[in-house]
Amino acid sequence: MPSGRSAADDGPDLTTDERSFVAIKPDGVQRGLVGEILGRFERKGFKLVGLKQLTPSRELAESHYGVHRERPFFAGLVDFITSGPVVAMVWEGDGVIASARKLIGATKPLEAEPGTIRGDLAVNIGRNVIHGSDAPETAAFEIGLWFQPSELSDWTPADQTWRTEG
Ligand code: 3AN
Repeated sequence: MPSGRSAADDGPDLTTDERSFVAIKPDGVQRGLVGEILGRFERKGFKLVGLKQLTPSRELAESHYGVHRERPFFAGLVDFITSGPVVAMVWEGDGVIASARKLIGATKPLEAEPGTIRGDLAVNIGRNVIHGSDAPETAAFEIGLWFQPSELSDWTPADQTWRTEG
C-alpha cells in the first residue's frame, strides 16, 4: 500500500502488487469461453501480468491439486485438468485474490450467484470452467508452479489514473 493510504480508505488501488493465479480449465477452452472470461477480469480493471495456454502434465496437475490428493475425486480431477489446453493467467491489483473468487463464484456452479462466471457459464462441479487462488499463500505457490518469473510482465496500463485514484 503506497504511503498516504490507510487500510480504512478501502478503495481499489492497482499500484499494489497483489497477484492471483487464475486458470481457464479445459472445459472453458473447449467451449470457446476464453474471451468471455478474460474480458470479465479486464473490464473489472485488474492488470494481466501473465498469460499462456498449455496442456498441463500430470506432475503439474498433481502438484496444483496436492491438497485434494486424498479426496475421492482427485484422480478424475487430474485426468480432467490434463485432458486439453488450459489458459493460465496471473492477474494483479489491490484485493485481486478475494475479488477474483467473487468474480468466479461458488465451487458448485448451481450455487454460484448469477453474474459470476460459474453462475452464468457452468452447471456441474466437475466442469466449473475456472480456477482462482484462494489465499495469498496458495497464490504465491500456484504462480511459482505455473510460471517462470521471466513470463510475468511488470507494466503500467496507460489508463492507470482512470482506474484508481492516487
Ligand atoms: P475451488 O476451485 O472453488 O477453489 P476447491 O479448491 O474446493 O474449489 O476444489 C478444486 C476443484 O476440485 C474444483 N474446482 C472442482 O473442479 C473439484 N472438486 C471439488 N470438490 C469436488 C467434488 N465434490 N466432486 C468433484 N470435483 C470436485
